[in-house]
Amino acid sequence: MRPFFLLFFLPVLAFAQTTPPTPVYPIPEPRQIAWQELQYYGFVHFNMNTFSDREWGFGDEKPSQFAPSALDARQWARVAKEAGMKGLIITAKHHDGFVLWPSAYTEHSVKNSPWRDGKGDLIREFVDACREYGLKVGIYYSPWDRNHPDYGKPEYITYMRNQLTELLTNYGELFEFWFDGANGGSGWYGGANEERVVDKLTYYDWPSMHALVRELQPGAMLFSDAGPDVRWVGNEHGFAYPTTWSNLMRDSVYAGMPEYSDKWAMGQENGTHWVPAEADVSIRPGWYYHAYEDHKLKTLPELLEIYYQSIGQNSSLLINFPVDTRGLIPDSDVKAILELAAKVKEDFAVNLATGAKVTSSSSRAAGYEASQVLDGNYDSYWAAATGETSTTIELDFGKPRSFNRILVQEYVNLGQRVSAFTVEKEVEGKWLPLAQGTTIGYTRILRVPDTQAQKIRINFLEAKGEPLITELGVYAAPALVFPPKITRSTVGLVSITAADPGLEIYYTLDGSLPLAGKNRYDKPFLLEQPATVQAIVVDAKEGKSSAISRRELDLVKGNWKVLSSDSKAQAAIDEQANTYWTSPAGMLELDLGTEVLLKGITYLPMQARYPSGFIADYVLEGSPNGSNWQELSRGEFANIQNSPVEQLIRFAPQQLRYVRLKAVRTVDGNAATFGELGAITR
Ligand code: FUL
Repeated sequence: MRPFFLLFFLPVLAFAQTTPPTPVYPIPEPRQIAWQELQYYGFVHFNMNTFSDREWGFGDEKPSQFAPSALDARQWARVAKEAGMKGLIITAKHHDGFVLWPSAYTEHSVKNSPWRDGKGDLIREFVDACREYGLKVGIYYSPWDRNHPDYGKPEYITYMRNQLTELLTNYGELFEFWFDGANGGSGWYGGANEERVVDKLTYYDWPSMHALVRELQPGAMLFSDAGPDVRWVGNEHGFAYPTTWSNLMRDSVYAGMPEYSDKWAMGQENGTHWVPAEADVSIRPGWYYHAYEDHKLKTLPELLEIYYQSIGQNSSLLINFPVDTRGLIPDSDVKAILELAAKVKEDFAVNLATGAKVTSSSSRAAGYEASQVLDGNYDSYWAAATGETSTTIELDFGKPRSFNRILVQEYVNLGQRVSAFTVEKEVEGKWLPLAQGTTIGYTRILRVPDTQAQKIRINFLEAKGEPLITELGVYAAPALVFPPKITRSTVGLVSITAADPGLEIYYTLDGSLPLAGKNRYDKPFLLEQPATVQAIVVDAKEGKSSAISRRELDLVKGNWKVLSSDSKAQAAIDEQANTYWTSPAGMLELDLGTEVLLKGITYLPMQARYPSGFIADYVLEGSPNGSNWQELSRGEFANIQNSPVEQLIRFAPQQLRYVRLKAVRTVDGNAATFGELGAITR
């Protein structure tokens, strides 16, 4: 090289930065760094509520009720492991106060239950099972205790500390300790049966409670609405937010504060402390097992959506298993979680960015090169030059690639930085928009339409410091080929929808099986006659078809009316399964608008989370004109309590215009409720 070039080159080298980037505070503690890698772990809700069939026990339950018939904590651990989870958290004590270990400080415990003749310790069995399967162990403990006579008094705080000490010392290392913020006030409280309101901010003396956990389990993450280490995401749907900061104004929040979800849960750009989000959600509507929710397991599309909206939006994901009265995760739930695991694996099977050429508009040279975003090592990352918050990183795949997912990870150990970015693709030499976003954080996954491009680039537009990007991934997730949803409006408009856009739907109305390529669905159609709709979703590209969805559609309800002065009564015939009407008179009188040859009716019990007023025994009457009534059927909806699915009442065909469904008895004695009524004419 000629001296002239050398002269030109040397100063450039000298100015290239090799010093590490300075942190942008707040930054995670070492325990938070260890925890963030877990990302996905499970919850086990199993305790007295499993046996009292409640979500929040009152505290007056008896230890004798706790009687699982086939409990096997190893099954829970095996399922979690197979589902790709890294840890499990168990409800050691829920709001009803019953404890799963033989605590020396209460009689309200497994030690007085029939399970293992009172010699069992479920925390022990749980911990042993988790260790066997290589899972980290977490414990949920409800501060609110509706059983304890001293709840609300200083003595209870001593009790709580004693119990925490047992849990924190006797079971080895814990990765997370979960303090629930819920507190409803009323309870049994040793027989007092009263409302006890505590000041949630001061009563538990949180600083000293946290200090106790720190002292006995220095590596454990402390969870509550407000952290201090990991915070509640603010809803129980499992969704974080498109803008999710791990920074939190921690001193402004406390567990159980009313405005938390709306105001604080998404974190704040200028938050003072590092308190990342954890999205908790149950695989069924309830946290605890109820046979009446057996038909309400989340579907694969729903679970997948949760995955993308939590882990894909800078949050960890905590999915709950409601363990049943046998003490096992039901087969259906096992199947559902393993299907999710398989789909996630499929979506991220191959990182198409591997081997791509990576360049950036900015660099600090040695040790922080752009190529490190593809090295699979979280601790090596690309850093833009100091203070350069607006910068670009570009991937050239070398040839056109088809993809629909982009995964970006910030190196958050030095603080979460990016607050605005766009993604572009290059098509025929022009850069075109592909996606945009605000925060990235530990992991951000962007779902983009199926795209073909040889080059993509991420433009960082705004950040709190130079961006530090540790990994980039580009994936081609196969479409989710899942049986479609068939709905019909009250006027007869039938819609068939696939979980993933861009797939084909084929259907039949004549009872024959739907076939790919024959009778394609493209938009909602009017169907006023009774028919059986059967439909499949087809991914022509992959040559895959879904299982068949089938729906029996009978009379349209456009001219129907529930005869009641209560305007809410029409909710029972609105074709919406999740709305319902409560009838104080325990009866629903229906006008079908015109006389029809009726062969039966259907009754869907209310489907809301906390059911009430399911009809157990009924009488059905009919009339052609509204004045001459006759009994059509009388009977029992057997097992409706445990299985509140659509019930059928059939009778000898009659010309009728009016029907009356009367509740002779409801399951819980409450006023009868009606989710949806339908006609059977076929
Ligand atoms: C809530 C509790 O009230 C629920 O019962 C459940 O344990 C959930 C995880 O947290 O605050």
